[in-house]
Parts: sequence; C-alpha cells; structure tokens
Amino acid sequence: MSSLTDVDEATSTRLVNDMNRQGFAVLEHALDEAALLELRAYVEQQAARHNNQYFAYHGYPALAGSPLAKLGNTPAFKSLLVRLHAKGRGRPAASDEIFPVLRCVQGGTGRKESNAFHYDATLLTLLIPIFTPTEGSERGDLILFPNLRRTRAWVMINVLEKFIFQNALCRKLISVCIARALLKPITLPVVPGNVYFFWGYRSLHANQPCDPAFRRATALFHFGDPHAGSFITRLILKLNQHRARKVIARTDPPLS
Ligand SMILES: O=C(O)CCC(=O)C(=O)O
Ligand SMILES: [Fe+2]
Repeated sequence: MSSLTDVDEATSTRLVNDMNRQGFAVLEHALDEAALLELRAYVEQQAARHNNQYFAYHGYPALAGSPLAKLGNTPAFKSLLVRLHAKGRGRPAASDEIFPVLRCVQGGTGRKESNAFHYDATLLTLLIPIFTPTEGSERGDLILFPNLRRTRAWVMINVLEKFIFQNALCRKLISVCIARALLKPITLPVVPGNVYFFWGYRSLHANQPCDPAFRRATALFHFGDPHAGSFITRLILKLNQHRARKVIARTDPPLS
C-alpha cells in the first residue's frame, strides 16, 4: 500500500533527527496513487453522511473497516511508530496503543475547528494528508511551534499547560500575533502523497482555516502517551471523543 510499511533504519533515524532539529519530518511519496485513491474514496463516502460539514472520527471503532484501520493494524507500520518513539524519547513507550483519527475540515463548520492550537496527548504524531485545497488564499496549512516543551514527568503540569494554551482567548491571541507577524511559526503546506511527522506532545500546533468551498481531510496516528494509564489522560481522550461525536451529531442528517 505504501512505503510506510517499509521504512529502513537509516530513514527512521533521519526522520527523528528532522523532528528534533527542524520540528517536523517528511516522508515524500509515501503513499502511492492507489493508496491515496482508496483513502479519498473512503473520505468521500463519509463526507456525504455529514452533509459535507466538519466531522472527525476518533479511534478504531469509529474507523472500523476503513483503509486507515487496516494501515494502523499492519505490524510493520506499528513497528515504525515504536522505533521512532524509542529513538526520540530514548526509551520504549509505556503503552503500545495507537490512536487513529480522521479529520475532515469542510463547509462552514470547519472554520471553528481551525486555528485550534493544542498539544497532543501523545508524543509522536504522524499526519497523512488526504485532501487539501489547491485554490484560494487559505489552504489549511499545518502551523507548528515545534518542540516548545519536553515531555512532562507530572501529568498535572501537562494539564495546566493545556489549560493555559488551549482556550478560545489564547487561541485568538496566537492567531492575531501570527497575522501581525509577531509570532513566526512553521507554516507547512501538507501535500497528499507525502506523510508528515512531528512531536505532537511537545509542539503547539493547529491547522490554518481553509476556504469552506474546499475539503481538507487528514488522517492522524497518535502514539506514545507519556502519562499512559493516567486517569486524567483517559479523561482528556474521552472528552475529545465526546466533542467529536457532538459535532457529528450537529451536522449529521437525521436518521430516517
Ligand atoms: O489536521 C491537522 O492538520 C492537525 C490535526 C491535529 O493536530 C490533531 O488532530 O491532533
Ligand atoms: Fe494535534
């Protein structure tokens, strides 16, 4: 399906070095045409169920039967995440759980889900662009303030930092500062076919808004929860899933 299941040692070392030094890494042409078409067909099918408005699927149950679930369960792909994490953190992850997500920013409701700066719950984030706008001034680029913090030993410090940064006021402030060039994040136009890697737990990030007329779909694989098993992390994941379900419920056509 893709070279994601065939990454050699030298390339995985290069990916980790790029994440450490420049804040992100790219595996170019990681998906072949057939793999991308399969993902696109799946997204199109799901988008139709959501009136072409924003939706997100969190976790394997929501993605059952999808090409993303198949990739996430491929041993060579799992081993890639394990190796990158171990090289980056200097030790194996406490949990080998992978959290897959499909996000589809489209229509009027997509705007609210953009510029939503956050730190991920897990150290390693792998991003697969599926659709990105090819026209308009706002193309949903990935915005990164890379490696702003280390992994925290105390889950409460993590929660406090999330509380400080991940609220409407702070997000607005960051967006205004970026617009006025007071803050200069990395702005990465993500290109379908390539796959992107960054330390999601350590990097404040979000996607730029995109024109509501266009679709921006990304798949994410999150791996390596530094606070694995902590009650608070489980609560955060539950809240995210609950939030995603609420957004879907708002945009779903009524069941008939
Ligand atoms: O879709 C994107 O570009 C980023 C999404 C993201 O950061 C996340 O779901 O954790
Ligand atoms: Fe994220």
